[in-house]
Parts: sequence; C-alpha cells; structure tokens
Amino acid sequence: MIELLTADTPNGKKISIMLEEIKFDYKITKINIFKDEQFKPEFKKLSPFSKIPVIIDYDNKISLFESGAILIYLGEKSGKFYDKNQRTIINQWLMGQISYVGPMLGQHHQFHHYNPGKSEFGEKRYFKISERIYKELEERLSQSKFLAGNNYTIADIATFPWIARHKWHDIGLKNFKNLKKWYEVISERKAVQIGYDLLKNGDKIPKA
Ligand SMILES: N[C@@H](CCC(=O)N[C@@H](CS)C(=O)NCC(=O)O)C(=O)O
Repeated sequence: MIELLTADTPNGKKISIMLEEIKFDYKITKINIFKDEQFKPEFKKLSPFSKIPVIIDYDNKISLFESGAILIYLGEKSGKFYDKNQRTIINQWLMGQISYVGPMLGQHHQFHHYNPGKSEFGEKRYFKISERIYKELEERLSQSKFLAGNNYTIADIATFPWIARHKWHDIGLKNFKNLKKWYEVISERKAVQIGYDLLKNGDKIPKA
C-alpha cells in the first residue's frame, strides 16, 4: 500500500496518474497548501522543502519527496514506463520537466492567470518563456512519438498535467500540431483520466 500526500495541482496529478497506470494500491491524504498544512512539522519531516507530492511506501517502509524521484521509484518498482535500456534518455526529459517546464509554466500561472495586471515585466517574461516551451516540445514531438522516444514513459506522465493547464497559458495548444496530438493520445488513456481526477470531484481533462 502506498500513501500519496498531495494537493490537486499538476505536480500532485503526476503521481496519481502514475499510480493508476501501474495499478498499485494507494490512498490519498490531502494536504491543503492554501491553508499552510505543508508547513506542519509532521509533514516537513517527510518533505524538507514543505512541498507536495510525497509518498509513503508501507511495503518498503520508506517515504519520498520530489515528484521526479517518486516517478523513478515507482517506475523501478513496477517495471513500467521506465525501461532499463532507455533510462538515459528518459531521465533527460524528466529532469527537463522538473527543472524547467514545470517551474516556468508555474510562474506563468502566477503572473498571467492568478495575478494579471500586477507586473507587466513578469507577465511578459513568463508568457514568452512558456511560448518557447510549447515550441520546444512541439519540435521534439515532431521527431518522436513520445518525449523519450517511441514509448510512453514517466517523462510524459510528468509533463502531461502541466500541458493540461493549456487554457490558463493562452498560447493556443491547437496551433502546435504534434504537441496537441501527444496531448490527445495521453488524454485518452483511462488511467490518466482517473488519476487526473485526483480528489474524485469530477475533474475532467481539458480538451485541446
Ligand atoms: N520540484 C517539486 C515541486 C513541487 C511543488 O512545487 N509543489 C507545490 C504544489 S504544485 C507545493 O507544494 N507548494 C507549496 C509551497 O511551496 O509552500 C516536485 O516536482 O515535486
């Protein structure tokens, strides 16, 4: 049994999608990051940076923080979506998501979606960077079916919930033919639809 301590955000959804994909038994414990529950000492013991997601694996008696590390762990444990022979390339796209795609789109959410009108500089800067990310992903997906090659991997699982916020981005996913196709293919997976609705409140994947 795995316990997933999380909130309903793109980083949180990565792990519920993975747990659905690998069909592991899991339960969700909600951490309300808008009420500062991430700073409670018992949570901070598990997550030193006070961030979701975290998992506790009761079989192996360990806990893990950082979504990339969690995806790698679950990929190794299940033997799925993290092919031993493809790890060098999967790791690159996974690290690129964790260090660049997520943080930059996250800033774009802050300036463009949550706080428009507060900082022209911030809005322009992160809009431009987000457009660049769309172009870079489009370029990659014009040469490769999935981010790390022919197969769907944890790198796609990490990236998908961020692109699912495309309406907030206002960049126009439909203008990026290959990125849109990739998004639609992943959206059709049953496990992704279930995992996306992390809190079971009927959250549907936005259409491209
Ligand atoms: N690099 C981390 C980022 C996790 C992250 O940014 N989590 C956010 C929610 S999406 C959070 O917990 N924010 C609360 C806070 O920073 O206080 C990962 O990939 O797990």
